[in-house]
Amino acid sequence: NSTMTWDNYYNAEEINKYIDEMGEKYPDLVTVINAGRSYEGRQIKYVRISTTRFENLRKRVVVIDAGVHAREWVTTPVALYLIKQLAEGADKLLTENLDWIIIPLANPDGYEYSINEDRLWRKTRSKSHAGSDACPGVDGNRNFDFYWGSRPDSSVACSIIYEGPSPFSEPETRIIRDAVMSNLERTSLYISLHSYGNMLLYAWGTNGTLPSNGLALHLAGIIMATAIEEVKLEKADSYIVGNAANVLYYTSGTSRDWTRGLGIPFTYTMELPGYEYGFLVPPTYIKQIVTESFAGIAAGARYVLSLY
Ligand code: 0X9
Ligand code: ZN
Repeated sequence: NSTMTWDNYYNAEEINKYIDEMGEKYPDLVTVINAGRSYEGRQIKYVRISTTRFENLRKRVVVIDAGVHAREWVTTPVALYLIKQLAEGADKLLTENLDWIIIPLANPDGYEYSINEDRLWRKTRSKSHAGSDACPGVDGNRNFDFYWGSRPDSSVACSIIYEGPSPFSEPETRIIRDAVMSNLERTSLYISLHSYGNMLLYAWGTNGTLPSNGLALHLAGIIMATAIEEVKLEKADSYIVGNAANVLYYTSGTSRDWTRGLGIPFTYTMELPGYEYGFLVPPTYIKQIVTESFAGIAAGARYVLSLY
């Protein structure tokens, strides 16, 4: 399994096994954190990658998450491939000068439900707040504490963008929160991997205005998009870089706005390609998507590093 060939999807257990194997194979570089359990009790793991065991506090940190939305399967291999590339020393500049926190499967309950019951499931699998058993689960990317509760379309339990009964009601989003908070003051780049649409989106999703560093956010986004452009499939759309509300739609409680609100300067939602398949990207495209996404994330990290 540690010889993952990037032409297949794996279940939650296999993904955890791969993460553990990376920790065993690269003990000096990769530390696996058992961060806690999902609503249904699955272990959620993340990795820290550092040449200095997270002890050099002058280094900047990059945080990446994937699999918040259950049906967006291709996001997890992108995170796992990033771990592999960094662990194998594919880009020494990025490992020697930055610390990395990578959460490859943030919503394992939803992911398993998507595999076994309903391929297009999006939310977590927590107990329904609809007043009956109907409509379980919460949209993890509406459950963060940034203008949470400000949008009526997210306050309905049966909506696929349901924000939950309170900010961080979900154990899955609390795990992301705690991972982000663990090194907040030195974190410079946060990317939440989603699919689909070839987009790099920045704050504010709540109202369509730009943060104080809006121009820098756009520039770093263009740098990532340009790196991807050089290696993308010909048939694929180019990445669009822009404000999340203007390019896509208005939101409340997203992790991207929450992290930017906390002061992390560069935070993005990255919508990976769906080609003509949407969420249902055939496994034969995984290799292409993990490769081009690594190029983009690496370019973004290199740019952010150059600023410090
Ligand atoms: O709706 C989401 O959470 C993200 N799209 S997805 O299709 N992966 O579900 C996009 C969030 C981007 N933020 C805003 N549009 N404000
Ligand atoms: Zn998503």
